[in-house]
Amino acid sequence: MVPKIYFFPPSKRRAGWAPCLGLLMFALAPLAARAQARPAPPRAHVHELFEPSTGPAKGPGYAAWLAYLPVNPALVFGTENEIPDTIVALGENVLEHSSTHELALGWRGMLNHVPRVLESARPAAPAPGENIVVLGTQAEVRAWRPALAGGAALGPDAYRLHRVGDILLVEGGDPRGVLYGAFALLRDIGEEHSLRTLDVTSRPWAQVRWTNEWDNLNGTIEREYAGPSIFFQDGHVRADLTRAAAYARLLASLGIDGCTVNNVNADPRFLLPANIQGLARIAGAFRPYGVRLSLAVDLASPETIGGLPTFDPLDPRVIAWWRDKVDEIYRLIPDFAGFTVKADSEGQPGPWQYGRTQAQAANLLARALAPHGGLVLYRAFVYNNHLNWRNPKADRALAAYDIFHPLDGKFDSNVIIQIKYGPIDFQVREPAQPLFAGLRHTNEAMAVEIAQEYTGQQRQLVYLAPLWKTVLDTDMRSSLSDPPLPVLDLIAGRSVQGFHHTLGGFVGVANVGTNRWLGNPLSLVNLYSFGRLAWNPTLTSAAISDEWTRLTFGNNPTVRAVINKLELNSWHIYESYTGPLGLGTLTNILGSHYGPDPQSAERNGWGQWFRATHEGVGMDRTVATGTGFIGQYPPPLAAKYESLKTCPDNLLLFMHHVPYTYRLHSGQTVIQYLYNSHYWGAKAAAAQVPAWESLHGMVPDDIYNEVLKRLKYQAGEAIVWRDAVTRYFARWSGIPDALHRVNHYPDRIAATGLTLDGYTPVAVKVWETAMGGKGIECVGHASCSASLVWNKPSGWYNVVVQYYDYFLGVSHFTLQVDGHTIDTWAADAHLPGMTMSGTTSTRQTVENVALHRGDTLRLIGVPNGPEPAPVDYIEVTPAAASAAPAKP
Ligand code: GCV
Repeated sequence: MVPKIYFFPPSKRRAGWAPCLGLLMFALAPLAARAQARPAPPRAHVHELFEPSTGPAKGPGYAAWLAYLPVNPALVFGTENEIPDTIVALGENVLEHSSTHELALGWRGMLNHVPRVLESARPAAPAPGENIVVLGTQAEVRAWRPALAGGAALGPDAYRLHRVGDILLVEGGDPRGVLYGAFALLRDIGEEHSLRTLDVTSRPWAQVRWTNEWDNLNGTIEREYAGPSIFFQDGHVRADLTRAAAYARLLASLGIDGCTVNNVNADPRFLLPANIQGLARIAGAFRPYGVRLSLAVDLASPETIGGLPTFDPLDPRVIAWWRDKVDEIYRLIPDFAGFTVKADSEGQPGPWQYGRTQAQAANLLARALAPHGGLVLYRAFVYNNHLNWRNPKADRALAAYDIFHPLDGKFDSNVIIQIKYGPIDFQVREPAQPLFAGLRHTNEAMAVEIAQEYTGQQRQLVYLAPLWKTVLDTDMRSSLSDPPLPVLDLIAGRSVQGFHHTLGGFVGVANVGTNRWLGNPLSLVNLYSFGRLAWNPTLTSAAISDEWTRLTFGNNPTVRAVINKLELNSWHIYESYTGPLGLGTLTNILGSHYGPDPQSAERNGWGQWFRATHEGVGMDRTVATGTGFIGQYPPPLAAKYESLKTCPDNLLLFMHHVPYTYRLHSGQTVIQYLYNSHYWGAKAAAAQVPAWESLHGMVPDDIYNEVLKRLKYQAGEAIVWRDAVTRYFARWSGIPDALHRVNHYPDRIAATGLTLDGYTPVAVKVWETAMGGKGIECVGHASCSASLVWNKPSGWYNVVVQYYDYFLGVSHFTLQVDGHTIDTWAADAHLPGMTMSGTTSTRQTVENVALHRGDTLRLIGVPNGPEPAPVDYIEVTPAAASAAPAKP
């Protein structure tokens, strides 16, 4: 075999510094040479391989954890001279090509070194003093040097990193394993781990590691928090798929090998021939990274686009339609991964329309896909959203188990039931879904939501791995005499303690968009940790956060300490002001799923109730007196949740209805805990700001500023949550806060209490999200004002204007002291609501304002479009420097 040599560095042994452009040309040279040397494999577009520092989609955060920041090579290789000069791929498939390309990028970025890259080569033993990296499948290594491939068979996607003398060997169970091994090696280098004595074997926990993207053909995304789709635009697949390829690279670096590219509320038009061709282009962009495309499908498609009079899963015409459609897909996408299905849920059509079961629907698709090796990820998120809230036995949490447990064993072997981690819907805390222990003969996968739908929508910092791990680690053993059986073992796709599974895995709803994947640079830790947990769910949240921080921001110990602390505290902080004690996120569940609106969850058919009365709060899900949900768990866990003595405080109100005066294990009453938790959470959210500010100059400025803006906003939004939820429960319970904070805001002046010129008071529907249940709005005027005469001591003050910023319209505000403008700003945050509410409530803080007794503080609001420059209150608190200022 003739080796293909893609790049020889200049005669110098070390490449050293070169002007960026020159370096880039060198690095790209192998790609050009390769393109001429042999025809590209089908749809494996090497020119689409991602360049972190170039490319059309460059921007802060775009390279994410693959920025390949400089490291200290001595820590990794002993001395700089031991950095391998040559990278050799034994094979010539596209995945090994991606691997060498990636290593070359890593060498350049992290080690300031340009290696020689050989492909389809059989290197001789390195000369004395020479160090090389060799990549190949186990079979290729065995053919090259049988003695080196001595370990156990690696299996699909697995890899072994092994140092043999001067050779660093990256060995894969298959070509995808080689790629994963290359990324693992780069991760080790990025974290400055020593590679002098390396021998690590790693294999994925389970077979399925997919993301779901809820993208629509028109380019929008359901629950879109980071800009529009990277795949679709105006009804078709985007012409430029650079971002799709770059996304596949990020996924591959974590070992994620599947991506469902469209919304599970599926548009049947995705199955039209023209769109399948477009999807084939996306699959082509994914292929160099071993990511396989999957599609969410609408079960009614045979009727809606196929022209059949039915979509009954047992009808022979329907069976033939799906078989032909699947064959058509595989003709264009030979490595198509399969279908994701949402049926009979939230308005989606499903088999119940024909009196068929979910298993019959799943098997219909499974049998069409089976000859090609495709899978069906069939979602267990099936429930009735018209439940009778007056019925004390009604409970949405029962649904998945009630529907799917009786069907256990009736699903074909290429069906996997995709189960959300908890029984409700991606809430800030939920117990594990009992169905995980209810499918002994049916494959299962756990779904998490990387997109922060109920957890701050990426405006707020919430690191989700600790939440996911509470579920992964939940012990589902049937008897205390058995060994522990955590959920992570049930989704591993193997037989364990009477569960007979052949496939399993992890699905993460990511919803990446064109705004740097997840918008908030710190939210990327959630995509990263999903991938790492999908590969190895026994990793700790702290270890994953630290890996991500080092790869994203470098190895500076101060930066690591600050960011790790921020990430690791963030879920608990968010939970404490949005849904403690297992209440679930007390958000607006009927629309945006964002700000506080506890009442929206009660007394409707959606079943996210927490049943607050004047006496008590919480869902009684006990077997003894409640909905019986707890009885769906295996006996040991059911016993733990059923008893108030053993039910953990953090799930208390999910499992039990108790009086507000009930004492927690901590000794506090429920009501006082609710107050304290919200005040603590708001304070902790505020403390995140100075923590981040301590990194000024230590992280890139654009990322610093972006994160700072969001953390400041979050600190304000935590106060909105705190006030709304504590007022709500103070009214329901009639029990005041022992610390006299709730409903006492001595430094605030409600907007309705200001002197209004043009502004009019209006009632706010979610009353607890405005002072006195009212705000002011400016309607029918070009501008309005609200003012007060300062009648407290002269001094330096901080002035907060709490206003509402709607999704549409950009109002402008001006704050004046005695006619002098001290601040102007635009309400341009486009928060996800169109009324005064906790969703749109936000604040502007003007620090160190000199106020003298008798001064007039005036707020001028200029409405715009549908946004009437609405205001809640003004708050004036003493500033740190409180000496009386000179009159300006
Ligand atoms: C795609 C929640 C979300 C919906 C989502 C649904 C699901 O209800 O709010 O937007 O629909 O989950 O997972 O199917």
